[in-house]
Parts: sequence; C-alpha cells; structure tokens
Amino acid sequence: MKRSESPNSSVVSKSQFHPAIVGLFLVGYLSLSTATLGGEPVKILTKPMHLGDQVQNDMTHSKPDAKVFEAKFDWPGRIGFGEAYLIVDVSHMTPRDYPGFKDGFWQTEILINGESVGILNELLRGKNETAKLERIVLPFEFTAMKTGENILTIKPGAKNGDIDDLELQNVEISETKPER
Ligand SMILES: [Ca+2]
Repeated sequence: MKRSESPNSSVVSKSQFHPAIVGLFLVGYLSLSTATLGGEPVKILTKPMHLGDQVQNDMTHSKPDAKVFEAKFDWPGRIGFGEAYLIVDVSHMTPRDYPGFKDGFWQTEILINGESVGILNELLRGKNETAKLERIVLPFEFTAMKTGENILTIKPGAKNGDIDDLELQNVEISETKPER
C-alpha cells in the first residue's frame, strides 16, 4: 500500500482499535495464506543423476555423478500442518524385500535440513532392483521444512562399504498428495 493513496488517514491511537478492525486484519491474513494451498510442486531435480560408487552401463549416466544427493531449494509458501510429499522418480534402487534390507542395509535415507524424514526404499516393493523407472511418493511432516531456503539430502544405503547405485530422474516436493 502506498502512503499517497490515503492522504486523509491519520495515525490510529490505541484507544481507537476496535475488535472489528482486528477481525478484518485476520480475514486478510487467512485469505493470503490459503492462496498458497494447492500450489505447484517445487522442482528440485529434473535430469538424470547417478548416485553410487560403480559404473553401471544400463543407466543414463553410466558413471556415478555423486555418492549423495544434496540440494538447496526454496519453499516459497507457508508451512502447513500435516504432511507434505517428496516425489522421486528412480531406477535401480534396492527394494525393501532384498536380503539384508530389514537388518538396516541398503536403506536410502531422506533428510530435510539435516533431519531424517524417512527411508525411500521402504516404499519400493520387490526382491531385486530393476532398470524400470518407479515413482515413489514419501509423505513427511510438513514442519520439517521452513519458508525460504531448505536442504534436501538423498543418501543411498550401503553394505560393507558398497553403496547402492541408483539413478534419480526427477525430484520434487508437493504440499498436496499427487495422483500417481
Ligand atoms: Ca555400488
């Protein structure tokens, strides 16, 4: 609001504050915050990225790009209650029924701002990894994020020093549950 638009307004003293005025401010605030509901997902990765420690010729990037994915991203909206959703398109990741997984090996950990929010391959069924691209939707506590800059970490699991090689194709976060 520009000052020049209300040349006749004067400073409101405390005694002039009426509950109705406070109510108007509240309505204004609520309509502003609901305007961010259902916003577009925030894209964090939109191209192939091979995480791991071995050459794998059936991946788009046969050589590993990194051992861990870590990216800063900006969350433009407010932080809501309940859950937000991490959406990951991934191939070659060890699924949850693979031997050793239940003992804690091969588990791909997801961290937001350094706090663990879940294990990605808990949501991937099957006994063996495949080259098929799978979409995984991981719900997490919305309050793990803050408005503005955040850091997402995707850390592939390992066993005896051997990192689970996997390939990401797309990573995004949505405040609404995506249709699969
Ligand atoms: Ca490996």
